Amino acid sequence: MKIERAYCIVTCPGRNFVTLKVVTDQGVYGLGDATLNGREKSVVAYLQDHVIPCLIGRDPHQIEDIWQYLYKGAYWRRGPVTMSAIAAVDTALWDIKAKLAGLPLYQLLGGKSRSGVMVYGHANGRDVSEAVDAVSHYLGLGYKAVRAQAGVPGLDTAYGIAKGKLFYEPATKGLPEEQIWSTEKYIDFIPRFFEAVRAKHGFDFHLLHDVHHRLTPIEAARVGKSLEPSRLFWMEDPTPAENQDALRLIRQHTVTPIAIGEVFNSIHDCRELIQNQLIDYIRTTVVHAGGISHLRKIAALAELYQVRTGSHGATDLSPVCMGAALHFDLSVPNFGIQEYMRHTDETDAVFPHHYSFDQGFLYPGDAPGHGVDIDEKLAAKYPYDPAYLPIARLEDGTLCSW
Ligand code: CS2
Ligand code: MG
Repeated sequence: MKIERAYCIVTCPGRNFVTLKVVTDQGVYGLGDATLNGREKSVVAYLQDHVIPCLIGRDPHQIEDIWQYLYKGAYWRRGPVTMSAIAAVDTALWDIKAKLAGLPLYQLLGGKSRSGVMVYGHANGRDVSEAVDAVSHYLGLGYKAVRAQAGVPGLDTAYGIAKGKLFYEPATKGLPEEQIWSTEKYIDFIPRFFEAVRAKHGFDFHLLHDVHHRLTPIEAARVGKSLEPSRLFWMEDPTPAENQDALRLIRQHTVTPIAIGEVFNSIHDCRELIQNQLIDYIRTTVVHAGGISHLRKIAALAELYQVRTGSHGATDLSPVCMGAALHFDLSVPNFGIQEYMRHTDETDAVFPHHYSFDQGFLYPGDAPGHGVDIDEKLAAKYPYDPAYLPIARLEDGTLCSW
């Protein structure tokens, strides 16, 4: 069997997605998500100009060899564009292998380790009362875990506020929106917010929060300590983690669990965090961390240090990524939780899928492969529409992490 052709499908059913389709000479095809929010066309170019020509004629069964070829053969290793491209190929080849075996992908990854995949939803509001009400909505849908984000008094914007919609999409059309951030206002406010959530809804569900890379280590230590009475399931991205050692300072001051890794694209970005147990959950995901093959290696390292998975699952990761991730989540021994930021109805129509939600859990289904397809005719009706993630500045104009 040979790879006969491969091509990118770019579509924008409310937001841009890039899907790689790999077709064998026997007609079986596989899909991989290649979406990199705000840099979609970079991955398309990398795939079209530097990857796909090297795939034609190869044996699609040789997933690991092709992964090594694309990683080591590039010479210029790692990075979000390269690793998203490799991830798309890897995911498509696992999809093909499982289809050829007539099995759902999780059966090729070691079978089920649990009956379903616990997911968390995104409750958010422009103020405390709106956000506290939003938590009610998600608990009413049966979620066992809810991420809560609220607008910060004195600031026009804060991370994660969906302006009343269920689907939070931070990217905006045109050039990057500039938002103002104040750590002081946030640090003073956030404990009150979580006290209000727990006071209204109690402690019988998992409560998560995304700090979104915005604090220094000592500020993050203060926030983690201040949130201890609210017993969070995790505090996510408390500080930028290029310097993995920065997490030591946070660890010294608080027992609030820490989750990091959605922006990581290889095991090397998180090796020290895991080996030194500076985190509790690793957020790397199928589409940005080299696909199923590499994500399994990250999870295997994490297992040695009792670090659990908590894969990224925002709206800018397509249903193809979600479908593949659920097969990984169902099987991986040290599973923690899966983010599930729902897609729009248009997106779900472009990407017919077998996964389903029930009472706080997602189930990948038992269709051969990862169980997600793409309606290419419908996808063609939604042309690419450039959009960028915002950038953030402090009140004095200093550029900071968004
Ligand atoms: C966020 C994302 O879901 C999350 O945890 O960090 O919304 C993130 O901002 C986007 O995926 C960026 O494209
Ligand atoms: Mg996040």
